[in-house]
Amino acid sequence: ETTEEAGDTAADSGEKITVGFAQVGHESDWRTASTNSVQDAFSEANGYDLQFVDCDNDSAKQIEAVRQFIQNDVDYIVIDPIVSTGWDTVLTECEDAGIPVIVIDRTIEDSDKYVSWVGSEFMNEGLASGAWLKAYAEAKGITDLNILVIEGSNGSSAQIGRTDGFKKYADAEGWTILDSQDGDFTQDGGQQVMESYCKSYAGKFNVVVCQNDNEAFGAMDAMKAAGVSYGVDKDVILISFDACKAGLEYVQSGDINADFMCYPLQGSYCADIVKALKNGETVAKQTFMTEPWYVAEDILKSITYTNNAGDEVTEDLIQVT
Ligand code: GYE
Repeated sequence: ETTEEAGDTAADSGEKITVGFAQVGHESDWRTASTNSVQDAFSEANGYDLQFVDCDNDSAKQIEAVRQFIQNDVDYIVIDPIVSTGWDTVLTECEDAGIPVIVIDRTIEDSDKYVSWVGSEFMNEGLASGAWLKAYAEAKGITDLNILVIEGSNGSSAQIGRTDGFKKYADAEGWTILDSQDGDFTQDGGQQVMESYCKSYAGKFNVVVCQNDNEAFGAMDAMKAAGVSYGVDKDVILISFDACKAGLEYVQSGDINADFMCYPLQGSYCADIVKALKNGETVAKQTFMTEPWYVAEDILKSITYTNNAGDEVTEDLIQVT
């Protein structure tokens, strides 16, 4: 056992803190950033022994990973839930074993047996995308919106919030959603769904909403192959979520019209929660990330909408130059 250096490490007392992290998978750029962030926060140098499991987007595998953490008698369990339901039994097992659970990113909807959650308000991301499209179409004089949606992995709270938030606007404005299919948050998924859309709805759509950047990358390839142009003042308005680095480069080049950020670097928040719990402090049940909205043009400076908390908010749009 090496002696810990003095400083703000979690294990100032000497013993390493063991943390099990059941990660969703490796489907996207967002996910890579998330994994790196948690691994950095719970590094050995910081006094942790991190047991990391990539659950490969398989819910059964994820439940199994959590059970294995209980077997291993880890000190804390961190879960990014692939789907939002089916959790109560295994979280009860964690509770019975006396292991605190921290949930990050996606939410758990059918159990409250976790100490804290850190993540994004996905519903607001969806609402903001709708508010932006409404204002943008008005500014451009586009009256007839025919929309194709490529959803994220079905049953994930990210997919549910982004779908419902956008749909609220579509319903209120009478937009036509021609189709809405699961692209599984992957580039391949986005490409496959878009290839089939380009066949089924050739010449009939002028908006594509991808629920993450990787799907948008695949959709762009499919549209290019089908001879459909997208982006600023092209055939199709392209909307995306995440605003990862490569996504923002496409906003800068005008290929993606608007990208609604989802902040992936939740590791340090998570480590702060572990430290607080270790010190016997109470922690917030929910912590929301702050997220800017990025656009390719400067014709709109801000959007106003009623968020999921019922507050009317006006938020700046950041033009990527
Ligand atoms: O948007 C997507 C990833 O859960 C918010 O999962 C996350 C989503 C993110 O695969 O890129």
